Amino acid sequence: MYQAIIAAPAIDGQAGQAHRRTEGLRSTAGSASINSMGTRLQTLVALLQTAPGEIFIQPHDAPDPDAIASAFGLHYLLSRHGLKARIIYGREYEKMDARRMVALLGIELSMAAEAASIESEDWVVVIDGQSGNTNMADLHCVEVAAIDHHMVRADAAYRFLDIRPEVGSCSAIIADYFFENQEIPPRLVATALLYGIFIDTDSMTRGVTDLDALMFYRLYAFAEPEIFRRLRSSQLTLRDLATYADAFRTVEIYGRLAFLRLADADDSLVGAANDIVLSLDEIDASVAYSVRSDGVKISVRCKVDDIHGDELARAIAGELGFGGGHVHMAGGFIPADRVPPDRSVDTLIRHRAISYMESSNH
Ligand SMILES: [Mn+2]
Repeated sequence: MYQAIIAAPAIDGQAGQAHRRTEGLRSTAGSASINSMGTRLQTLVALLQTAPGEIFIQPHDAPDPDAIASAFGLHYLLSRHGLKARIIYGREYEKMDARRMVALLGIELSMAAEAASIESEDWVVVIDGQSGNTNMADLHCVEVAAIDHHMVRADAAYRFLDIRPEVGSCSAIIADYFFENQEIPPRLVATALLYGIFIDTDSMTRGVTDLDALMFYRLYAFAEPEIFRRLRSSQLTLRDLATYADAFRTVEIYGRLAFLRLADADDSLVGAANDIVLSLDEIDASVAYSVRSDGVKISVRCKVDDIHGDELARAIAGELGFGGGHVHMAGGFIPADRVPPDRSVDTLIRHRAISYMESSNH
């Protein structure tokens, strides 16, 4: 989906927030499609040139390589149009390859809590996620644009929206912005985007579309193979390995489903551990979860088309929390205060997942 609209009233401060929340995209009075007037990037730039305050680029919380690369690429493109923006995010990232990426590629980003003051009239472009998601911190400013490859939220209301849920990575969408505008990606940007595509598509095997493959090919010509290789081999630390070693002993298989429990682990570690479990020959889908002080983080992976990961994630989190994502890669969260005190989390998750499988004849 690609929509770019001009909303008639100016968005500013609280009044703007109210306006944004009460009017759906398609119902915005006086909106006009301006697709034909330029590329998506040109449309976004034209909008951001009218920003009344600072511009922020916000990848999802605990950003992964795809989120970081997308923000880095967009930051560069905006700078080419004279737009200053800062990349900020909520919740710290823990995966080693994300840390290496930031260090080796010289990416500047900071935690929202540590960034200089964010004013209510400042604008934010959310990337690789959408406002209102549990993994997208509310910065209390104006969410003016979203670029994402997840399902569009029902409450989405941005002045610029480029959401393509079918694409395997957000990095491919940003790479598309480069080539669509005859922009040569600098070596480090190309390397970041190449790695973002590679990771989000699980080494070009998950949810890969023509765009992911084409962008991977085109970026490759500009990327630095040695840094790419270094990132690829920085996915784990010794500490992660110890966490995984303990966790992998908990793996249980019920029919086509595997379950993995991790001790207190960051979102990205849960997902990465689950990718490893999914590579088991015996199963078609896997559910990993981590019981943390803030709640239960759930990751779902599928390697077949007849089990829908997003539905399975929703079935597990149910009315207790939130679940969703892609068919092959999904997740969910149950806040601590919603976890039933009378049942073990292990039983709850297994019961719900297996019930889903049975009810949908798997
Ligand atoms: Mn992504």
